[in-house]
Amino acid sequence: MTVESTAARKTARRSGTGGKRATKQADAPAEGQGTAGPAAGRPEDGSGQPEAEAAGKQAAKTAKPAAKTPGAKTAAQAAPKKAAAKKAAPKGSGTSRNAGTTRDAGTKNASSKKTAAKKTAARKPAAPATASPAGAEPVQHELIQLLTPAGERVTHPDYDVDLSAEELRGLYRDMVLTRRFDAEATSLQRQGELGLWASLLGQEAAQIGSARALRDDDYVFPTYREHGVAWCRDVDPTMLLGMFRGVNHGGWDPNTNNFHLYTIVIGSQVLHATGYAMGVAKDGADSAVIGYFGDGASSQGDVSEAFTFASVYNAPVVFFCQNNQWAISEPAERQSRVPIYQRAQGFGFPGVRVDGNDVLACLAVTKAALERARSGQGPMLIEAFTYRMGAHTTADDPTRYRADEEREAWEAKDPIERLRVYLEKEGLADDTFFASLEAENEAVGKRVREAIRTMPDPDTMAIFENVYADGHALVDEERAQFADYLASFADSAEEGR
Ligand SMILES: Cc1ncc(C[n+]2csc(CCOP(=O)(O)OP(=O)(O)O)c2C)c(N)n1
Ligand SMILES: [Mg+2]
Repeated sequence: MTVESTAARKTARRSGTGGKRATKQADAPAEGQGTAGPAAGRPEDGSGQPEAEAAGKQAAKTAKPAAKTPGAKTAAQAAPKKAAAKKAAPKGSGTSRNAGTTRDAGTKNASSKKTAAKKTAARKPAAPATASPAGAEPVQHELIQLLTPAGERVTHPDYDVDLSAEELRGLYRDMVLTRRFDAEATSLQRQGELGLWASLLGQEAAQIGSARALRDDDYVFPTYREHGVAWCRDVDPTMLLGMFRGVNHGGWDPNTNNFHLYTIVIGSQVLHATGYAMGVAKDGADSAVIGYFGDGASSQGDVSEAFTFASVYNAPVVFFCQNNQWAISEPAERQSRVPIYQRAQGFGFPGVRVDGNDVLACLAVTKAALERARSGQGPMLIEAFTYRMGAHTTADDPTRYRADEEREAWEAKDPIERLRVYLEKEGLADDTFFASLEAENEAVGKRVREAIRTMPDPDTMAIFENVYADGHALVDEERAQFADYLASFADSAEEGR
């Protein structure tokens, strides 16, 4: 893959059919960095006060706005204003009342639950991530929100979306089908069909909202959990399964959908995204790049280095951090003494925190950040405040380190449910619509199950292919050794290997 060839292809694409998604130039953002402060558009009570995590919900509720440093701007001010997120044009329609319901909470037992409850309680007081100086009341940080957990549409002074009923149904459809696919994959792992699965349960809005903000010619660098983003990029879902089944090295050609391979080495894809974005800028293309990463990854040196390079080279990259509160068993407050989005300030670009369970807000904010990047204004950090509802992967048991109450509290903020309530209340989706999505949901499940059971095993020697573009002596040696080893089995001749 070369940046040059990709850029040429992109240009061809643009001059051909053009982007499927209409875009509008964002207003020029205010100068300055993303210093958080009290701001308008604070989400409704209980909808995602992140600081309750560190300071206790009650304290957070009664907290007064923090004093503003003279001249300091809020994160929202520093970020693009009035995001031209109109007509973000999510694809598709159809629907279902029932989002997939399979939940992977791991194995439970009474003693591990007790331990988890103790651990969760124990970590809270020791987490001053958002506390103010001694004696002062906790600082509240703005959480950008357009749809509350109760399904109420609210406004924000800096970010908005204006979507048709069809587009709203499309977002709902994306989230429902992605959840179903994810639930099927978890079940397939339990049945021994996959080696492992990393569930996205609970993070559908963060992924669908951000991915539907992308243009076709933008480029995505995902982690291993971005199944919703892959869905929006039209990557065949069975390709993702192939990787977790261990029958391919990643499965898809990144340049077909501008969706890079899943990356397991935590944080490294953020550097790749930045380097790629620097290339995009050098090519003079007007597309943008988005790099996904987690709260845990934010502690990696790679991410800090990516921030530095992106900032000083003004790279057209959006850093999209899904803060799902956990890095396997490590809570988010062990990653940072300040909210993650505020880190951007130190690197010289804006950072904002969005309700990661609000698909509309995620769409609006990401679209604004992408347009900002495309128009040469450099990187931006988006912290999507969300929750990993399931286990880290199917190899994990979260009941050993976190309390059920925490998960239950987040269930009330479910990203799919709040959009369903809104659609129904506003008469934007009827019974036929939900029934048709339910049928589609079942079809996805069936397709995935059939695909995995008919997926061919790779040739045993295929593991040595594509390691280096031009081959390597050590790989050749290992290949020969492995071939000898296989040949030592009595039945090797029958298998023809
Ligand atoms: C460089 C590196 N260190 C450690 C790991 C092991 N590891 C896999 S996932 C993970 C946690 C990542 O947490 P986060 O970034 O919050 O992403 P999430 O899994 O929550 O989506 C770790 C430490 C790894 N894959 N790569
Ligand atoms: Mg995490």
